[in-house]
Amino acid sequence: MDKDQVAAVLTEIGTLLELKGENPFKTRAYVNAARTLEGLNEPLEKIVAEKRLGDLKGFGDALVEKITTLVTTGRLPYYEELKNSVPAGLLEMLDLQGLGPKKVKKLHDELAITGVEQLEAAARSGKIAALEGFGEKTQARILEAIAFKRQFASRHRLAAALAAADPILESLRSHPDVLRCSTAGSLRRWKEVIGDIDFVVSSRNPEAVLQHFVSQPGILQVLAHGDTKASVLLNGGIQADLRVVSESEYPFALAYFTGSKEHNIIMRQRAIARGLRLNEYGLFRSTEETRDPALRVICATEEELYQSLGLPFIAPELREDHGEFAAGESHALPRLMEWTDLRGSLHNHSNWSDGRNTLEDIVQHMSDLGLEYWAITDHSRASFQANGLDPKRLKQQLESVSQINRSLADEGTAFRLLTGIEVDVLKDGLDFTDDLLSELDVVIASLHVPASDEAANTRRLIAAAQNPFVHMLGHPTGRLLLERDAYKINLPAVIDACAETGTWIELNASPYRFDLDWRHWHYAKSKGVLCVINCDAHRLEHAQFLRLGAGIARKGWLEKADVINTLPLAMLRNALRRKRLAASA
Ligand code: DGT
Ligand code: CA
Ligand code: CA
Ligand code: ZN
Repeated sequence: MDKDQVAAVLTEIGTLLELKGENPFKTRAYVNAARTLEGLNEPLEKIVAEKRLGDLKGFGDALVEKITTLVTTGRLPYYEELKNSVPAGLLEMLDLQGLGPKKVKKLHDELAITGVEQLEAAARSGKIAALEGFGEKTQARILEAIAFKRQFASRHRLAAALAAADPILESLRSHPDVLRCSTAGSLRRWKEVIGDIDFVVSSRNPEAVLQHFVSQPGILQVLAHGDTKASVLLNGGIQADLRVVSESEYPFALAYFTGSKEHNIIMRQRAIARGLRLNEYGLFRSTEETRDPALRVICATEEELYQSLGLPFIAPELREDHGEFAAGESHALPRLMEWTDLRGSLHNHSNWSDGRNTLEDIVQHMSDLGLEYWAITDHSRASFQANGLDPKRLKQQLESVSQINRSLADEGTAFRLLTGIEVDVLKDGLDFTDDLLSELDVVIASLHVPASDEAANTRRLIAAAQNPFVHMLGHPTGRLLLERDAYKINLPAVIDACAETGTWIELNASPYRFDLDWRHWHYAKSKGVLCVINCDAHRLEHAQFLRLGAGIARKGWLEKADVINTLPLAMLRNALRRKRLAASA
């Protein structure tokens, strides 16, 4: 480590100590030492080697020892432990303009705030203004700082990136000088979190297309505007890049800028192995880097490019170097499901718990969308903050659902609501008895209040899977993208238990969750575990999550037959009976 890196660690130690309320002299010592190191005009390594650190003003034995460890090993266990002892959310709060360690500590001590989300909620409910030394003004400034940070965050959820990209793609497509166009990059690969948006266009008039691109509505700032590419910052803080290429370059540029980098590297190696050269401009008959059109291997589409490298077309979602090349070689690539294969969602809420809409509105909207069924699975009573149902209200809801279904049948409408519950997985079992669960069409078991140790969470979820009335585990790792990590769990063990018991696993299609993550479906599928793509809808618009979730399922290599809610209603009803019949046999 050089002096600047060591200084950064010392400064952070000072901050962490201040957050912990340590003696101010101690915290100052670290910050002052960092300043001293930054101002050194000889290499820190030399001073350490000659054991002269102690000669520097204010450098006691403890500090000398820590700096020596950092410089010689590149690590410092003291710092790592200290960092682990402070909630990561507190450091994130420090990034907010106007919040220093003292204020953050006070917010933590007095209001038990451990992160930006809680801070925002407290500010909105006026709790911060009431704190001594804060007041209305500071509270308002905190909200502004949070909004500002969000706007310029460098990672964005897929749904936000799609919403920003779709209108621009439409607008590019309708421009007379645009021949072909597509999104590229992580967005086209359907990654759950996106750095920036990429577009590729072919045109004979790049200048006109680029001019059109930088004059789209909703652009905050033009970051770059050249002859063949431009970058803009969109409202909401997402950056978008456009490259304009010729028609003959288009398939190569599209493949290159779709990535991933890891996938591209293998593609280049395959080209080299065939005596060819692949780059963003083309595939060339050459053993050296070139863009010479005379050497170009003609490919009109990405399909033809893959063919030239001895491969079938590889869908963008699969281009992560996660086995797609081996599968392509042996003609074992999956026939990926399509989102239009989905016939309904089996995990959804209504205004009986924390959803917004009435059962009647839900029926109207979902049948209009052409879906065949929609399960109403409100929260169970333990989720009191979500207005969870007790057995009595659940029975009333069942009555309402059957009334609605009766009138649908009378009208000759095929659409049906299914009854159900998202039953809480508690410390010592499920929130409802088997008797009650057995009356419901669909039972999802979800862990909403995890334990801090892996064994306990794993045990609870396995027990839930072993219940004959539980059809599926809901959002099995509890993660919230860009907000909260998965809880600790032995996922392979839980997947194995689902395989043994015939329990399905949800792919929660909320863009905040995408849980189970696409990286785990390969293992789940290999064990024969089936997937259910669920909206976890709390409003009508959330039906759109089906498209998002299906993309994640594709990214997890899933085919139509791997996904339960591609089944038509009658077959779904049979599938819903399977586990119960097996248990009673
Ligand atoms: P992001 O934006 O961070 O979510 O991820 P990507 O994959 O969209 O990355 P981005 O926007 O930096 O670049 C788009 C694609 O361009 C990337 O997936 C692969 C390709 N690419 C960019 N830089 C390199 C590189 O240095 N080497 C190779 N082989 N490909 C690259
Ligand atoms: Ca990108
Ligand atoms: Ca980019
Ligand atoms: Zn839930």
